[in-house]
Amino acid sequence: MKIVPNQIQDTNSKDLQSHQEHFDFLSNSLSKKGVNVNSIIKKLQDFQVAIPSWALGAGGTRFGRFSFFGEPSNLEQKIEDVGILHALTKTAGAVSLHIPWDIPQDYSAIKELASALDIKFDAVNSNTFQDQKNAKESYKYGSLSSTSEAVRQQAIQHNLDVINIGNKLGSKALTVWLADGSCFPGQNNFQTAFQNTQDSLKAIYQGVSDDWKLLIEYKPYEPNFYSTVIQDWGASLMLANECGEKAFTLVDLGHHLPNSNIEQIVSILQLKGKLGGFHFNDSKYGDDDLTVGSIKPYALFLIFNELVYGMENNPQNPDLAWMIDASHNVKDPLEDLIQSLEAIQEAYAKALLVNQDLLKTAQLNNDVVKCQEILQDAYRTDVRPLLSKARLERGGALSPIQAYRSLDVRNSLIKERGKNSVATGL
Ligand code: RM4
Ligand code: MN
Ligand code: MN
Repeated sequence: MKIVPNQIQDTNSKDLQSHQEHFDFLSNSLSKKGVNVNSIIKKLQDFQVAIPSWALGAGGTRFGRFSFFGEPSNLEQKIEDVGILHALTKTAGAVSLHIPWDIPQDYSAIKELASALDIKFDAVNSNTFQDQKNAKESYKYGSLSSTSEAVRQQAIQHNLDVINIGNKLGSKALTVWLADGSCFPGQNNFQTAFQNTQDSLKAIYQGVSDDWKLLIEYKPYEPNFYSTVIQDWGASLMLANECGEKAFTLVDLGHHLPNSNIEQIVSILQLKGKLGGFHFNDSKYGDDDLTVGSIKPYALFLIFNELVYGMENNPQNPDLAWMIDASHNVKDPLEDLIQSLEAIQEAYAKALLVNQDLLKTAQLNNDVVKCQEILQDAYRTDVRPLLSKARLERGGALSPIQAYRSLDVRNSLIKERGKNSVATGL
């Protein structure tokens, strides 16, 4: 299924006038405060977030998986789904492939399909957390950190293969997330595991060409429950520093212990020029992979406030690879992703409203109350008319969820693909 511009215009038409009224009101009041509304709209339009190829079907837990039906059963269909998201939101102009779940069969056909839908190939993701069919070695006790040289070599080679695949598609980054760790005290020697991982990453780094990045993701626990080799941003940063200037830390919002100050982490990484990528999701307890902004929207805003500061003040930090990394257990995956994309844009727009000059003065005066007022004034602004305007100008939907429902997308997909088609992934 492909959504054509006319369909979107039709669904927009009945809400155009009320959108314009809301937009004019907001735009006037922001302009009076000295905000350059057009520049915010332009930034929102430029902010594109990659959709991971594994998030387009129903997610599952170890207790069960409940399909939303009509799932994409191959890479072509996954890219078509990203095309639907992008047509409606105009902010999902990239896809991030997970290898080996989504190895292209016909590269030029896949590239053609993606470019017709205005979709780029973002970071490619390797997978050494599962055993692959016919693989000689098992990752049961680790991959890049394994005590077995043969296992490490196989895992290194897999990452190099993933880089090759990415090269053929035009990707510019490899994301490594390692499940390696231990479940019981004494199971692993921490130093050996870390050293092995460092050496393996260095070997992979040899295959990273000059216009590529190696993104190193961290996570405190799961699937290992006693220790994880790359457990936090400190471990990731140490490894990135060891590898070299094309290696960076990747922050996934769900990969922190409760109450971690994530905004401070992204801020310091940007200062050091070492924040390379970002995975969006939300959580209450751990790596819950819930819809972005569904649980802690204020925390997301504070994180964006630091990201915006870094994007404006830290030229030493590269452009970031943005991706949604969520799992959809009880919502239609496409609706869930639309909600996440909206929440990301909302937090970004609010962060762009923070008056950095006033904030700096208030900080210098130690006016703590004023600092809070400035942040919360931005946070409390209903920026949704700005988001709608940004989409409208690019041919997207005023309300992507409403348009998705009125176009009856899910039922069309079920008709096309059949009820029981299943997506690869977790
Ligand atoms: C991990 C991590 C990775 C993702 C896998 C599927 O928890 O977030 O980024 O590739 O899940
Ligand atoms: Mn992630
Ligand atoms: Mn995760």
